[in-house]
Amino acid sequence: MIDLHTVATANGYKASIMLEEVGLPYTVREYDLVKGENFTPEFLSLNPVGRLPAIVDHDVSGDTDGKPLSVYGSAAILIYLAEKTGQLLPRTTRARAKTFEWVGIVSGDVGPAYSGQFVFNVVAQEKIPYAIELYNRLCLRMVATLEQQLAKTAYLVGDEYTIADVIAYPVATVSMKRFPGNLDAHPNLARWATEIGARPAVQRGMKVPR
Ligand SMILES: N[C@@H](CCC(=O)N[C@@H](CS)C(=O)NCC(=O)O)C(=O)O
Repeated sequence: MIDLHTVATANGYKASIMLEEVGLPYTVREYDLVKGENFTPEFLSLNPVGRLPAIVDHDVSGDTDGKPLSVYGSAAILIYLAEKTGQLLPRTTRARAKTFEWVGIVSGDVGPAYSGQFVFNVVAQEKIPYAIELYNRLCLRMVATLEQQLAKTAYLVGDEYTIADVIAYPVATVSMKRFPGNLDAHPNLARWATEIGARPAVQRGMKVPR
């Protein structure tokens, strides 16, 4: 059994979609970030950063100490579950490396651009034109990067649906839709998002925790 510690955000959905895709049984614990539930000693013992999502695997394959294993962060969770189950990670060196590259682009470049855009456009009381402009431009660059890739290939890494698509889908459907010039202006990204959004596992994962 796996415990999923999560929130109803794009990062949380990446982990729940992956758990649904690989078909492993899991429990769900939702955190209230406003109440600071992510800073309890219990949660910090699973994850020193105190952020969500995280998982605890109580059935660690290939490990003899028998202790549960905690994994924090959407990218690490997806890679861990792909390796554990042998799913959604290509076997050839080139495709596998490209999958890791796109996982890195989405989690290290695209995701933070949209987080910053949201913070400076929506959350911040003081509207700072420089920061708004910076993040708006960065988001347009990131969405164009995905659009260009998906103009060439069916999925982010060629013809195969991989963890790169799993990690990108919630960003495309939650984060990018908040931003003016959304998917409508990016036909290949929209085509890809429609196809991925029709997958039953993705639909189930997008409802966790709610
Ligand atoms: N790099 C992490 C980012 C995780 C993250 O930013 N989590 C947010 C929720 S979406 C969080 O827990 N924020 C609470 C905090 O920072 O205190 C991932 O990809 O999972």
